[in-house]
Amino acid sequence: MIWNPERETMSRGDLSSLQLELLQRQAARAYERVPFYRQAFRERGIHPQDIHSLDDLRLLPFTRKADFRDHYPFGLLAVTRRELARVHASSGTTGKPTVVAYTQADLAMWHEVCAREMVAGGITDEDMVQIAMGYGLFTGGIGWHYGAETLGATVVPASSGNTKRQIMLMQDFGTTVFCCTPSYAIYITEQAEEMGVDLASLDLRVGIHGAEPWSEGMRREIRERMGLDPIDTYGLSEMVGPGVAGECTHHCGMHISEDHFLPEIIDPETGEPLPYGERGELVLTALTKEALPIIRYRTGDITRLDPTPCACGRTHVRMEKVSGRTDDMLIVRGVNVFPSQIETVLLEVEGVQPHYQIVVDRERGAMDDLEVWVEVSEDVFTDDIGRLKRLQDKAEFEMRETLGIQARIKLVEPNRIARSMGKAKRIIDRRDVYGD
Ligand code: DLL
Repeated sequence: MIWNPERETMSRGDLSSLQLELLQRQAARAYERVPFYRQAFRERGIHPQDIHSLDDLRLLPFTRKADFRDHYPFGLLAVTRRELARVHASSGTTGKPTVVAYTQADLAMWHEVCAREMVAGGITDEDMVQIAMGYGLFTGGIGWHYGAETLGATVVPASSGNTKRQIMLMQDFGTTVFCCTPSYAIYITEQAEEMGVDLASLDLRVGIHGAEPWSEGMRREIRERMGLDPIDTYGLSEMVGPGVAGECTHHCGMHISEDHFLPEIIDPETGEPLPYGERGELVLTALTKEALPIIRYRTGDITRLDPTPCACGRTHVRMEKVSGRTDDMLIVRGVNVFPSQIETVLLEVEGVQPHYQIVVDRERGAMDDLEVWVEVSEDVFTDDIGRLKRLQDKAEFEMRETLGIQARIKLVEPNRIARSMGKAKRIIDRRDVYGD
């Protein structure tokens, strides 16, 4: 089923005309109402009336995360405080959070795009949807909550945490759809195992995941352990939260709701737009948001776009699974690598569990040094030392062969790595200690 066939199956030509019209209107609103954009346009010697085609998008200035921080909390708004219906925020790793705001119309759009994605993932009004993403300032819980309500499903607003209760609710309510981050999904399966509950035998059908990078290996683990179809969804607070893009049941990339979010891929070094099919940084323009008309937002996320027709009938372009964030990319002796690539390699090694952490270190003046801590199952850990050593050698060999990087693998006992109920912290960066 398609939630909004008129929009989601529009011809590419009609979609481009709509996007151009919306872009022209949005650029004019940003220019008129947000001093930051007026100044940025003027600095580039551009006026909204100079936009004649979608190609002219490249003339417009970028917006960066730092711009949100510099205008904290409400400096980028295009509406008065009175017109705001809701505020959310994403916790930055340091300093002030990124604050985002919505008018009533923005909320209606957000509900619609979340409903679209859930329907694309196979959810219907007969489903019992347990939302185990955080409610509150984080957009995940509340975003999916209204998406599921909009499409007519039954919502169980569990929020994240209280894992034993999550499992009890799944059993007692007959939950069919479970929303959580991929790392929380794995944690839940472990808890279920401890409780003697076989999740795969419950009514679970579809998993709505996202909010952090995860590999196909992780998808396989979740599918097997939970007995559901794990769907990848992508979003970010600066646009709306969840609802920007999501997979259909064909699993061939995430359809971007292009009538609301205009995507580009750029070379992260030069800022130059790249053609379809090339991998680079995703840049998004919020075409319809009233409160925050964000232009050319540098997401920092690395992906590529595929405009070829999809078997589901949706015409919106698909973005490939995000391989990582530009700021999470590790450069190990000249080789660029993302944590998700390390995850892919690790999960191919028999006996290794999907719990790992990457420790990056650097002695002053020396090169980056990578150590990967990864858990092994109880039986492997308590087995003879020779088996552990063979496993470690194998994992190190695979890292070299597949990724071309030299990494020390440290196999650790079960439960040694901290579990996450939201976004997992995969990298421990000790390089900053040396101040270079
Ligand atoms: O994580 C919104 C969201 C909630 C998306 C629930 C999907 C499901 P933020 O907290 O602002 O918003 O974080 C946004 O998370 O720029 C990506 O780096 C990362 N991210 C989100 N979805 C994915 C995904 C929400 N499917 C940031 N794969 C983004 C990889 C993702 N990374």
